[in-house]
Amino acid sequence: MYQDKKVVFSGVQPSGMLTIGNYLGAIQNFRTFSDEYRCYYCVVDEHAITVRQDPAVLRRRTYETLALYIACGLDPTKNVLFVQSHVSAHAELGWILDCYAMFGELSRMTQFKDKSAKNADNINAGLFTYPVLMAADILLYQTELVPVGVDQKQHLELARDIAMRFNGVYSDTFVVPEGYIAKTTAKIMSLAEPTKKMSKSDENENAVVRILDPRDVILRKFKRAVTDSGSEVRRGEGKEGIENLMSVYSAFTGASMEEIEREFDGRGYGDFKAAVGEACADALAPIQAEFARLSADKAYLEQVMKDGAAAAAHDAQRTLSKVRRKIGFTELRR
Ligand code: ATP
Ligand code: LTN
Repeated sequence: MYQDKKVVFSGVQPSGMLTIGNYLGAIQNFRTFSDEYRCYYCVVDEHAITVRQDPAVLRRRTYETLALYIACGLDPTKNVLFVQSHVSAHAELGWILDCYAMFGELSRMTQFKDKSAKNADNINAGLFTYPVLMAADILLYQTELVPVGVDQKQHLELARDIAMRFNGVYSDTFVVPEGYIAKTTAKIMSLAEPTKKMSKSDENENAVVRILDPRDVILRKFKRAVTDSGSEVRRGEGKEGIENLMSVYSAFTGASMEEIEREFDGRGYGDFKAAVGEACADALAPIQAEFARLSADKAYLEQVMKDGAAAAAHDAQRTLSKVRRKIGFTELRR
């Protein structure tokens, strides 16, 4: 019975073609929980509209993100895969929690500051309250564990603070969630600026490797990755570019950082970059093939969306009803 299982929740925005950062930092880890936990993996389209989106593109990417979840090994019969806007409880609890989140704490969110700087002509209220909607996503399912990249750590802390604040006022209502952040792949860096996070909405195509990039594109992007002027494959001061490539290689091959340093001792960057590209392309090939197969079957994806939304809505309603009662909202008897 899933009620006995602890809950995992995570989400990815359909705001662009997913990158190896999304894969290694988040999605790759999702699978590991499927047997032991009740897992909810959501395509968070409501989050994506904090930045202006073309409607047709958003729709297409929502399907693509769902198909990628499945292609990356998330079995829809073992995980609840769904689209956020199909479950209205997210927006409802989001509003309620807005009234338990403080202006000051939201002002300190670094992602808000970054995205405001990037979208200076559209600093909308949703961009500001976005972490509260994320807290609602998580708290609705009584989540214990949230696998994410390290960039989401501050948002997770906020979700915990909101949960504890609400529990403090109304008695225990929400489970206080914990983050699960992968060690070496918590923050895959941009290939163009290795001190910056690789981000799927980056305008510079050379900065990102996408899960669906063809083999030759992957090889080319790694070949052009910005490194330092040295030639030794090892970690160290000023070697963020190489260290990032080492993390990627490690994640795709299973080799440790020390083993990589030994393997490429005296071989130079050219050789190493080619090897990283090959390892990445090899690992992504089966995902790409499965994605192609799934994309041709829209009816199947729609059925997954429908089933996922029904299961999630059912489970979310339990928390939402409890919250409504505790707050003092009136209820209509049937
Ligand atoms: P955007 O560019 O639209 O902000 P994003 O690439 O940052 O998108 P999200 O949808 O915000 O991706 O993130 C989905 C998941 O992937 C989150 O758990 C996030 O922490 C993780 N993630 C995103 N980028 C990276 C990265 N470069 N390294 C590790 N994890 C990442
Ligand atoms: N804010 C996250 C995406 C996200 C999420 C969530 C992650 C939305 N809701 C709930 C984990 C749990 C981001 O990656 N930008």
